[in-house]
Amino acid sequence: MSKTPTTSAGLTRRSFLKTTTVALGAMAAGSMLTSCAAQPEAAVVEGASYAPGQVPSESEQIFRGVCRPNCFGYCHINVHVKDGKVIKTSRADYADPAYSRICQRGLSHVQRMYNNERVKYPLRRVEGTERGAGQWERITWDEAIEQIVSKMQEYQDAYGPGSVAIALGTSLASSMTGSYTRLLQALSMTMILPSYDQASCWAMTRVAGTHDDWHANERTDLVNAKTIVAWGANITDAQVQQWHFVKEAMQGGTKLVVIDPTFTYLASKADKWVPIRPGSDTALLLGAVNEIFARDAINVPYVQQHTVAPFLVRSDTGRFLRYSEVNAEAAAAKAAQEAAAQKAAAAAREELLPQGELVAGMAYQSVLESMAYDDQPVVIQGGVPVEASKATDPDLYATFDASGVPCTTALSLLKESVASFTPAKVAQLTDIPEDTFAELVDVFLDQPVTHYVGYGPQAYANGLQTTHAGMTMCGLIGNLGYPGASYGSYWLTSTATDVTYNVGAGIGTSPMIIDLELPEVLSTGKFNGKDCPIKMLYVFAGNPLNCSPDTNRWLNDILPKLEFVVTADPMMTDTACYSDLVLPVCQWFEVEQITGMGETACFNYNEKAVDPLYESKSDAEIVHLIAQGFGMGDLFPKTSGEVLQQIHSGEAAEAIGATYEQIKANKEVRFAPTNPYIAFEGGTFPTASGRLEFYAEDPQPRGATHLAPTAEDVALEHLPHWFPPIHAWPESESCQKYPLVCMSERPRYRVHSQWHSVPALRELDPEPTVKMNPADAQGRGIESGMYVECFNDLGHAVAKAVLSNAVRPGTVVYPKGWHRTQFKAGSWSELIPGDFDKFAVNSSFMDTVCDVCPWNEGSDK
Ligand SMILES: Nc1nc2c(c(=O)[nH]1)N[C@H]1C(S)=C(S)[C@@H](COP(=O)(O)OP(=O)(O)OC[C@H]3O[C@@H](n4cnc5c(=O)[nH]c(N)nc54)[C@H](O)[C@@H]3O)O[C@H]1N2
Ligand SMILES: Nc1nc2c(c(=O)[nH]1)N[C@H]1C(S)=C(S)[C@@H](COP(=O)(O)OP(=O)(O)OC[C@H]3O[C@@H](n4cnc5c(=O)[nH]c(N)nc54)[C@H](O)[C@@H]3O)O[C@H]1N2
Ligand code: SF4
Ligand SMILES: [Mo]
Repeated sequence: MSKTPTTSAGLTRRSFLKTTTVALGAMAAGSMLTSCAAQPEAAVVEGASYAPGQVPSESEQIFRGVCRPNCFGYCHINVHVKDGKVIKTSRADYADPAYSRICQRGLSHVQRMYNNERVKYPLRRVEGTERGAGQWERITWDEAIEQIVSKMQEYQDAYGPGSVAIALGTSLASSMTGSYTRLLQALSMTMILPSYDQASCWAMTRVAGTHDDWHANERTDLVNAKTIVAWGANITDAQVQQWHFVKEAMQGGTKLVVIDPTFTYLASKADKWVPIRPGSDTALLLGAVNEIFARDAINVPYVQQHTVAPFLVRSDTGRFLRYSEVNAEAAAAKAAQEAAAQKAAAAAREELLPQGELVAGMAYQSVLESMAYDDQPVVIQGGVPVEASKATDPDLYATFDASGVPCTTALSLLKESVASFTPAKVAQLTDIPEDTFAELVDVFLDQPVTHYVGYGPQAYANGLQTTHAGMTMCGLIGNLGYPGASYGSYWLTSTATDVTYNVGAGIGTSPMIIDLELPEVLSTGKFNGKDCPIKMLYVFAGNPLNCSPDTNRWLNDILPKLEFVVTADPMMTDTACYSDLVLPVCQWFEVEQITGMGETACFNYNEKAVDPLYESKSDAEIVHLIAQGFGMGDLFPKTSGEVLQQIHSGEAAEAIGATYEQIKANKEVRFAPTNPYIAFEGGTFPTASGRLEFYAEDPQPRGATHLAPTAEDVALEHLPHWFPPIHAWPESESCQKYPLVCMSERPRYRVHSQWHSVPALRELDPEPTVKMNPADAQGRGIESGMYVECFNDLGHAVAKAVLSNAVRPGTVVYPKGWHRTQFKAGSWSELIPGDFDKFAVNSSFMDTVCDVCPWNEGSDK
């Protein structure tokens, strides 16, 4: 799996780079819809923004903070400090006022910082007590680091370097992730990657070559759309900071269509709401593709030049026919070039051998790749085979005989593959009436359309197909790459950092394992055919016991197989509760930090506003102390600032004015290449062909798992195709037993499990709730306000029932992120199966079914 270089010293929002290759190369009182509003005409006092009438109190200092949960906003925050204490947070400005926002969470930082659930000191589970029993002893930092280092050494000596694993979550920033990446590489530890939102991302990588980010047009471009089609996007709550862009576009005449099983707040503001059966978006999109063929609505020049539509595909291998296969001269040139490349690669290998096998091998590969022969796919023009880049008017439906192997174009194959998706079939699968479907296709065709895609549709086992199908649909009509025309979720990560920071203390050899594969690895002791006995896990910036699927599997299967678990977090999370050692980490305004990702496409500078509370330390310092235990302290800077200085330096950073000093001085540096950012502008895609590859020549799994795809699996995967969700589907086995599809929604008052114990927010939202349709409640004896138990074979969660016609019959909807301790019993992630699609290797949070009954305390299921 190759990844593009990224910020945060190579750690993107979700995944670590293969660093080795890079080394070479009105707080909630008002309506929710106004709660994230920009404050008008703010007065500027001492460099900070105050609302009119607000005056800073005497001796108050204001520091620049960056709010950085994984809500994609990265709002700039004024951190008001008096007598060494944060007394208030308020909105600070971005250079582009469109991004100057704050929400209830941003306004309640004080209660989050000075909160009882902060981890105050290093804590060790009292010997002899069970994990999760809550028996802790306070230890010193020296003792904590000494124990971590000696455990690491013990396991690495006995079982190899990969026996110690680091798992990350999603609340990431530069110095933290850079520090851990460097340590991981230096000690060859195993990396455990989370698997959140990756189906859409991986599909985008497959067809558009994007690698790891979510590319769509920047949301400031929504005004240019004729219609915004929101697919499973809960914008008013999950991107509250972005909702104003939708509202402003609508005020300018843009129409809003919402495709969502639930009548969301957003749906209530829409011109049209299209309720869809959960997990069936791919069927709708394949139907639309079929309809585009039927209506002869293909944008011929676009698909000829900017997609793989005219490429010939070999019927025997499923791969594109290459010019060297039909032209003797090209075949000879290719052979000569390959021989030269082999020779040069061998020489490079030889030269670097003194630096070790690993480095030499990488040099070999890199030379081979750089000297690869450009063996172009073949198209037919004027009846003869031509190299794709040389054809001006290629035949879109040609057939060709390549020495006895029949070949046909990618477009013909697509057309054939969607032919069965008639309006009647679409209606049957999606529960969308045929006339509504026809209207939707009219909307899709009336360009420019922005398909604002949330993370609902991709949270089913078939979720990768949805984005593959959506991009295909847009590609066919050229609804990509210009203002207002876009498909996808949006999130960018900067590459303008010094990625060699990762490997500054050595290049590692251990694997990256996607968390969903962890149970298999722990039970077999093997990963990807090799020994991988993981004994120790160190968790940072994440809360897998709350956020990963199948909590009971974590509790009963994963954790018991791990001998030592450390969590480094500012808060006493669910995961911390079940650890052996907990390290107190600084909250955001207690440490200097830079973020370089998200929806605003800026590097943002966070000043240290106050000293770390209690005995908290920054991640950088913790890593420094661990490294010191290994005799490598001098290779790991102690302060966050020193780490930032090194990461945010070098040519790439200088080229866009994003060095540490510049980011610090300017508080933000925008890194998107254009403003607004237009994805795939001018029909250029960062794929091998430079085109939209709706036919994927070589579809790969996102990461290695024990579910290796067969040749048949791969053959099916070239084109977007339909298969139902594993569980959340009327005909599934699970659905016969548990008839309700169980969907989560982002909580307005938390970001995942963060802000869970903030008193002001708990007043507004005191306990877990679950929404259901009155029709489903009736037969089950459930009334509004009653405690109910949602359950399936995996687990249960008890919550207060909210009966609402906004919820689709046959489904329940729960706001996620409550800590386990906040439930009467169970927790939401207990219900979520950990099975996954072998190509997407993604957590399918909505592909979950359950039943619900009234709950009587004491009658725990
Ligand atoms: N306040 C807050 N904001 C957040 C977060 C948070 O925890 N709190 N988390 C952040 C993160 S990491 C993420 S990934 C994003 C998520 O951003 P969103 O995906 O916009 O957020 P969700 O609330 O999960 O909304 C998913 C929507 O998909 C719908 N849906 C479910 N199944 C289907 C389906 O099969 N088809 C269609 N068309 N729709 C379906 C649901 O009804 C719901 O409205 O939010 C980010 N923002
Ligand atoms: N049921 C259900 N579960 C879901 C989803 C769903 O739709 N339904 N969605 C999933 C999705 S899309 C996502 S992205 C995940 C999110 O999953 P996680 O990333 O596990 O979510 P958070 O609860 O935000 O955990 C982040 C943790 O990092 C800590 N932290 C913050 N700053 C720092 C720091 O500087 N240093 C250190 N060491 N720690 C820090 C926070 O205190 C917090 O405990 O949840 C997933 N879980
Ligand atoms: S939680 Fe998100 S939207 Fe709210 S202030 Fe923080 S960054 Fe902005
Ligand atoms: Mo997410």
